[in-house]
Order: sequence, then C-alpha cells, then structure tokens
Amino acid sequence: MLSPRLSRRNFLNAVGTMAGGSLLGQTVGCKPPATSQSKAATSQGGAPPDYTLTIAVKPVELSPNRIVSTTTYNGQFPGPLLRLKEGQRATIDINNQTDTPEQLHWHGQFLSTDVDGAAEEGTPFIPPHGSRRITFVPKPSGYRFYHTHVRAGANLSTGQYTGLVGPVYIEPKNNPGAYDREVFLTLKEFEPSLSRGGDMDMNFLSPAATVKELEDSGESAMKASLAKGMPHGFEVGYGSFTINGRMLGSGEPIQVKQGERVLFHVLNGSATEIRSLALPGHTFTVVAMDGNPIPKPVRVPGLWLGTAERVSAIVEMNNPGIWIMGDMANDDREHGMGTVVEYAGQKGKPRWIAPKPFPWNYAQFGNPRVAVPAPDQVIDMVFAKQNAAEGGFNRWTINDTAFSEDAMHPMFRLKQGKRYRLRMRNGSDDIHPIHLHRHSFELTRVAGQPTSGVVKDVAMVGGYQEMEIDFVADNPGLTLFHCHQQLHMDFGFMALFEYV
Ligand SMILES: [Cu+2]
Repeated sequence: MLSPRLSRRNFLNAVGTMAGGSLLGQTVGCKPPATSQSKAATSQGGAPPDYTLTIAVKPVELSPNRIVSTTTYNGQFPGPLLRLKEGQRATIDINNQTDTPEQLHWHGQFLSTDVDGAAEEGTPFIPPHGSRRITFVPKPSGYRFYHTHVRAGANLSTGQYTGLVGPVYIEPKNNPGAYDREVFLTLKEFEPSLSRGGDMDMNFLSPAATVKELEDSGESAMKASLAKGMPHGFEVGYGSFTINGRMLGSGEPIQVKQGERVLFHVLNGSATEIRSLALPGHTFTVVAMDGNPIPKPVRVPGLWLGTAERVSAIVEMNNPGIWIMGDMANDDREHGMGTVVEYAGQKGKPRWIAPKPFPWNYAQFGNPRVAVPAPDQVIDMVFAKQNAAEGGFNRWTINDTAFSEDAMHPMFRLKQGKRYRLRMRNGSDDIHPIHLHRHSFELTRVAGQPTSGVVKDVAMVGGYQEMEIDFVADNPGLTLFHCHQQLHMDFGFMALFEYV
C-alpha cells in the first residue's frame, strides 16, 4: 500500500559525483552567527547587513565518497539558518557569483513585490556576478525558508534542483517553549536526471475521495495522448538523498537524552518530490504547519511533506536506542534519506522499523466544527495535464491556460481587504503542492471534509481531488500562485493575482 514510486532514481547517473575525502563538516541545527562582510557593506555604502548570502557553485560532501558540485548559499548545504526577529527590520546582502541571474524568494513571508523574490511579481534579478541589498520587516513569525525562484525547464543544474535552499526562523514576540531544544532538518535530493515517468501512485492522503468527473476527464486525456503514440512526459529522479546535505550514515547523529523533548523543524527542500519521515518507536506531536501554530497539538506516527512544506513537531525521547529517522520509502532511505538518532549511553547499529501505514489528513490538525466566515468571492481553478506536450515535458494548465513568461497576464483580480476562497479541482492524477506567495491561507475543505484553523502557504491537492482554501487580500501587489513542483511550475502551472 505504501510502496509508491516516490522517486525514480537513475542508477547510472554519476554526473557530478567524484571520489574524495572529507571537505565539509556540517552541524545539524547549528545557529550560525550573522556573517559580517565589511567589504560588501562598505561597497554598498551602509551599515553591515544582518546576513550575507553568496550564491556560488561549490562542492558539497554528501558522504565521504560522494561529493557533488552544485549551486549553494555560502558554500554550504543547506544555506545558513537565518534567525530573524518578528517586526525588526532585517538587511540582507545577496551576492551572485554565478553566470546567470538569480532570484531569492522568502517563502512564507508577507513581503513587498520588490523583495519577495519572484520575477513574475516584478522583483529585480540579482545580476550575474552582481549583488543586491534588500531590507524588509520579517513576518509572520515561525519557520520560513528561502530558496531560488528561477525557471529551470529542462536544465537540471539550475532552479531548485541545486542546493539553493536554506531555513529561516522568525522569532515570535512570545515564545511558547515546551521543548528542550530545536533541530532543523532539510530534506533534499541531489544528482537529478530525467526519466520517462509513469503514474505516481501515492495514496497516503486522506480523505481519499476523488471526483469522478475529474478522474474521467484526466484519464481520457491521458489515454488519448498515449493512443497517439506519445510517451509519458518526463519526470525527474535523483541519485542521492540527504538530510541536511548528508546521506544516511554520513552525518553527525542527533544525540539525545532519555526524557528530552526535541522540537524538529522539518522542511521538504526537494524540487519535485513528496517526502515522508518517521522515527521508529516514537511519535511526532505536530505543533505547527508551515511555521504556523495549529489549533492544538496532534500526535501522529510520522510525517508527510509536499515540496516546500514544513512541519514542526515535538518528539519525546522515551525509547532508548540507536534509531534511523528516515523516509518510509525504503529505496530512498537506503540511498541516503535518513539520519541517526542516538541516545546517550547506547551502542550498536542504527535500527529501522517501518511504521504501519497511516493516513495523512490535513483536517486532523484543524477544528472540525468551527465555521469559517463566508468568502466575498469564490475563485474556481481547475488543474490539468497535457501529457508530454512541451518538448516531451508535461504541460500544466490552470483553467485551460498554461502560464507564459512572455505574456505574464494576471489571471485573477483581488480587492484589498476582501476574503477569497480558492476552489481548486485537480484534473490530474498527480499530487500538487500548491503555493501562494506573500499571503497565507486557511484550509477550509479537504477532499470534501470541512475544516478550519490550519494556516499554511503550501498544501497538497490530491490526484483528482478538490480542496478549498481561504485567504484575505491584505498585501497589495502582484501575487504569484503556483504548484511548487519545479517541473509543474516551469511548464505552465502558475498564475498571477493582481490587486485592482
Ligand atoms: Cu504540481
């Protein structure tokens, strides 16, 4: 049941891999100090920045005999953890040492279009071999992240296929604090390669209810395409899998003591994949999703995260041993997607025990009975796939329109202060982690099940399923909506909202 083809690795892919010794030692969840680069500050004529991020191609040591060359922030993966304070202006210098223009997107924050980091909204590019200083007032508080926001298309050496991902934590004015310590985990694959994918069979989402009408149209479009002799559209697979840039067995273990309560901040930094995470013999008490506290903590056997989703969950360390905390997909975990949790005083080989399959229902984190205010307007969206329609890649449409970088016409109009409901209907069998820039939204209906109180900036819409999300138009300016799966957003799955 839980044997989805989570990823299609290419065993032959050794591009970018070379043998070598130890290069980089990364500490899990370390708290890097603000990088002070007086030179950069002087050249830009101001006070030193709170942080400097330098984009450059560097070697990253995934394991002692596996070093890849990829684009990074500050020569490390993940990029440095940026700790910002809610409401306190931050200054960031971004240097681009590559030959191509870059965008740095502040995922999950409510910023202006000038700094949000999306060319489609009008953010200026960070020019090749150039730099840009930006300032903004961080908000909202909680677990956010930053990542590149450029189109990759068929070029798997750019966009989110690279190492351009890093965590952000915006300190709230009041810290809840019922935990002993925090550990940040970024899940990320490397060595991408193209493959001819089939249907991704992933059935962990609950409720499982699909919409027959969507299924009929999606399946018949696919059949018609294959009948014409079209192959399946390209998918992307990976050669190596990491947590915090280290393959299972290569990183420093997470050392814990019995009775400790560890708050894990987990980010799916993948360009294209949905990830799961379990720790045998332990449960996760979810306290926040996408950095936003949920109405009450909810205990689950494991986690599922679409691309760019975050989960903050407390694990009470009450089962001494040496454990593998890893992806439930055996193939991916065995190729690196895991880390070791080691209790003080315990010895032996790290153990993995697969948890029983469990459903992942966003509504379980919400309030079932609290009514949500009626929206001022409902905006309908239908997602569809045109198999292999664009140079062998699937083309994606929202309401029959594939986003065009040439035209960039806003598709939807908003009035400031109004509450909107997006009624999303997925006419494809893929799961889409949809993302709204510069705003967060509340889940109000998940595959037919009403809910409230779960506030997110990414949510997975299941194959042939429906989802409704509400948001208030409270941050004027062009606002990008897209699927966070890089292959989908690059081939049409984007739309712009404009304020009128
Ligand atoms: Cu998608």
